[in-house]
Amino acid sequence: MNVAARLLGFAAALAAVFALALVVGERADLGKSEASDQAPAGHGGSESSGGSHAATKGAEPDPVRGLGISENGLSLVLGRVTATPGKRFELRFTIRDATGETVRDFDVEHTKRMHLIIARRDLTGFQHLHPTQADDGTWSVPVKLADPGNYRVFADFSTSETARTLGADLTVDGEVETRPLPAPADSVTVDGLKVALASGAPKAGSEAELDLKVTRDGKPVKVEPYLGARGHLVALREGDLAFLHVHPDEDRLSFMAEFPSAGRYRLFLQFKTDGRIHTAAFTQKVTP
Ligand SMILES: [Cu+2]
Repeated sequence: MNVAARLLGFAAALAAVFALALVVGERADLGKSEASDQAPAGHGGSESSGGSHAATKGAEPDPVRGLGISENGLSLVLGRVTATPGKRFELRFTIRDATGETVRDFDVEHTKRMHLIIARRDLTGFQHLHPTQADDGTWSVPVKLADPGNYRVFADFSTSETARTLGADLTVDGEVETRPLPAPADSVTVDGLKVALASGAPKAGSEAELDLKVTRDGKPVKVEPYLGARGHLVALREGDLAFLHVHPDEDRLSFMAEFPSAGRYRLFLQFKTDGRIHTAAFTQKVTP
């Protein structure tokens, strides 16, 4: 790859990061300062790229992530591409560079050097795992996929200070029962907690604020830090599972996200209360 192409690729990756970098409206006065452990490259410097994606509305959307098994010279290689329903197995994978060498050096992002997200093609069966790395660079993590179907495996990581998401398919054998995407809802109940989502009406290509509130019996619940942030939000686009990963960087569950196109997305919010991690899933409609 020549230098210009490399730079272009780098710029595109940065733009993607900036597009998803979140901005928080206000700082809650909890006197907490946890920001130190989460300083991913890209958060904060969004001014410089602001104009470019605003101008591309209606044209080519911002680069989306997670659609390719190989991008910008890096490839995701799964150790296996099939599995048996309900049977735990060790999922091994490597990230290879353009010469086929296994990449070993990864940046720490949100306290981990590798985030693995798995979801079935119908946007059910979401999992967020943290594999361990062997000396030769191979990542592995025990996985159990209950239901047959086609799954997307996303390796979400940063190397050389550039965030990447690569995606590969994995099939769980058996008769598939796909489920329709649930209708958009203002709130969902998970583990006895009510999670309310106020999103306004997000438009494709514009920044939208996703404001989430957690209550139990009508009372606000304190959300604990989890992986260096208040919460983690993954959004997957219906139809192709394009991947957006956003985090709040302050003390409330408010996210700025830019959805690349109109359609429906499934949002998976992960947060921690009383030492337990909860996942609340929402369907989000995005208008043209
Ligand atoms: Cu993670």
